[in-house]
Amino acid sequence: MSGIQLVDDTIIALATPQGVSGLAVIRLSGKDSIKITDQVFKGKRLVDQPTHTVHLGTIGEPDKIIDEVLVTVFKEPNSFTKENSTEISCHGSPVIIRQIIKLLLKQGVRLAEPGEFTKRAFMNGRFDLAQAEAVADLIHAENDNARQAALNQMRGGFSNEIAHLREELIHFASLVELELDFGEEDVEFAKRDDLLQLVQKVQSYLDRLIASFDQGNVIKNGIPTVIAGKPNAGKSTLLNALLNEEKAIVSEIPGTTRDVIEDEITLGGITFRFMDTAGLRETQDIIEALGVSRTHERMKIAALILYLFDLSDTTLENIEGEEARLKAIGRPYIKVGNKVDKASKQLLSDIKDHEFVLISASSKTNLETLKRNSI
Ligand SMILES: Nc1nc2c(ncn2[C@@H]2O[C@H](COP(=O)(O)OP(=O)(O)OP(=O)(O)O)[C@@H](O)[C@H]2O)c(=O)[nH]1
Ligand SMILES: [Mg+2]
Repeated sequence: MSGIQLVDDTIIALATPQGVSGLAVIRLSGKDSIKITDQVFKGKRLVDQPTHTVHLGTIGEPDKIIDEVLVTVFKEPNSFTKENSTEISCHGSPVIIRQIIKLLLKQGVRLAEPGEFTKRAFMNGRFDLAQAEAVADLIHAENDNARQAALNQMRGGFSNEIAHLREELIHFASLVELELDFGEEDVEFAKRDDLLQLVQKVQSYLDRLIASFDQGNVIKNGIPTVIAGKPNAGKSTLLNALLNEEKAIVSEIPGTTRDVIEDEITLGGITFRFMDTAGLRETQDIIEALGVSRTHERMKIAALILYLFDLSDTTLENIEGEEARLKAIGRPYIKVGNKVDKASKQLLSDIKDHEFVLISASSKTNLETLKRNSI
């Protein structure tokens, strides 16, 4: 696909965040982008300038200057989109930005769709889909690990692995085909041991790729950590306490939470995605039942389950019954004994050797221990 121009209109978008700032960058891309910028730019003739050069001038209409700007010229194929492109650095005032964009729209450019610059880069063979996706990830990376992973992917780490895998598979297929062609003549083109080795190599590649996908997902979206337990155990209270924000509704009525409520927290540089869920119980309420089935789904794919027991309202026997069901799900879990402030001495001594992290979500007691255990 490389080098093919699929569209020839010129698009424009603000490349820097909205709002007031020192500088803002407005970006244009398309066959005519440099020519069109020339129509509103007073300074050197941009079409005559070499690629990757910056020019000072003013922008506006003949009778009205909008701003003094720097324009960077990129000539195809040496730009992000592989098309002709300009970047206008103006002062970061929303009024100036709007006026410049409006002026260029009048010259026939059109507003870019979200992600359209990256889409063009992809369409013009600048990089493959995995790398295009990585550009978006890079921009939205919220921690350093995510930034590094996206940067590696953008530079083609992932794509190179796929290409390598493909080569190995083609090699494998051609050996097998040859053998089939000469099957009756009992000719052996590849030693059985070599074939076996090749298959094993491909398999280990695939395993590594799958693992790195999981890892990449974790870095990108946070480690999926599900807060589960019976209604009223204090799950929503715990989520709010971890987030330091009243995100989920808390009430003494069992069955308050119906949907999954989630948010991210970074602990020691690692991003966790905490999910508060509907309390687990049999229920006739159709909506609540849907919520409970969502809880089950999330528990099954959780990297970690923080399972809350309401210590003010349970017995060792009940706890053991619940833990058996929890164990059957087969995901790693931490047993969290909540409402330790209201637990009976008897129960606390009964569960002494049961590896509980004892907390009080409402008074934020012992949350540090819980965080340490989650990492
Ligand atoms: N004494 C005490 N009460 C708590 C504690 N944590 C939560 N609560 C109370 O327990 C009740 C239930 O809390 P929620 O956080 O809504 O419980 P939940 O597990 O989200 O309940 P559902 O959404 O119905 O499944 C509320 O009245 C909370 O104030 C605690 O550590 N100690
Ligand atoms: Mg709740």
